[in-house]
Amino acid sequence: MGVVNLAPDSFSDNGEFATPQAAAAHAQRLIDEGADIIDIGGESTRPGSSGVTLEEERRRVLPVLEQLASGAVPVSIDTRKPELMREAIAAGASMINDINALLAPGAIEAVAASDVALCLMHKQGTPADMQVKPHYDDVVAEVLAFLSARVQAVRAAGVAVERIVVDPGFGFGKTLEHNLELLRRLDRFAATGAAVLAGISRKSMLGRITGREVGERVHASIAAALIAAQKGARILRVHDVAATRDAIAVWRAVQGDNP
Ligand code: HH2
Repeated sequence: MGVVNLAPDSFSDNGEFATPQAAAAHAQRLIDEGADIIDIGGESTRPGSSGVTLEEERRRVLPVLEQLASGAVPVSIDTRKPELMREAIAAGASMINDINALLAPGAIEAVAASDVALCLMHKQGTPADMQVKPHYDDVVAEVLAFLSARVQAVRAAGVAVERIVVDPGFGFGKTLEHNLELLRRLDRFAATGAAVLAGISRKSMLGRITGREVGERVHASIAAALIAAQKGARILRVHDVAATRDAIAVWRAVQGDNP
C-alpha cells in the first residue's frame, strides 16, 4: 500500500503532494513502482495535530480519488468521517482506512452496505494527546482485545470477515517499547480472523532507534516492513514502494516463492 498524503502538515511528506495534480502524479509513481493499493489521506494524524473540517478534507481528497478511481489499482481513503466515507465509496474508493476503527457514530452504517474493504486501526487517545503518556498493562493483549471486539462489531453489521483488515496502529498512543512489542508479536493478530496491516514507514519509532530525521528513514523503514511481513502482515503501508518491494522479493525468493 503506497501512501499519498494530501495534508499540508503531514509528518512524512510535509505537504509536498498537497495539490491534486501533484498527488495524482505521485500516486502514479507509486503504482509504477509496484503498489497494489494507493492510500489517500486528507487529514494529518501526526502526534499533536488538531484535525480538519469535513469541507476541507473533502476538498483535498475527492478530486484525487476521482482521477485515480478509474485506474486498475484500488484506492483506499484514510478518513475518520462517516460522511466522507460515504462520498468516497460513491466516488469509487475500494477501501476505507479508519484510524478510529469505525467508532464514530454512523461510521459502520456508512460502509456496511457497500462492498469495500475496511481497515480498523487501534489507537490510544486522539492525535492531539496520544503521545503524552501512553499506558498499557499488556500492550499486545489490550490491542488484540480491542481489534477483536471491533471485528465482531463490524461483522455484526453484516460485513464478511474477508473485507476486514486490522492494524495495531504503530505510533498511535504507544511508546517505543510498546511499538517494538507489537512488532515482535504481530503474528498474534491473525487471531482476529482478519488480514493484518502494518504502517511503520518513516515513523518516529525508527527515528528513536536510528537517530535519523524523517527523510532519512528509508532503510529503517524497509527493515521494519520486512519484519512485519515475516510476522504475517498482508498489507504494508509504506512511502517507499520500490525499495520495499525489492526487500520483499528477496525474502520471497529465499522462501522459494515464485518472483
Ligand atoms: N499511519 C498514519 C496514517 N494513517 N493508517 C493506518 N491504517 N495505519 C497507520 O499506521 C497509519 C494510518 C500516519 O502516517 P502518515 O500518513 O505518513 O502521516 P500523517 O498522518 O502526518 O499524514
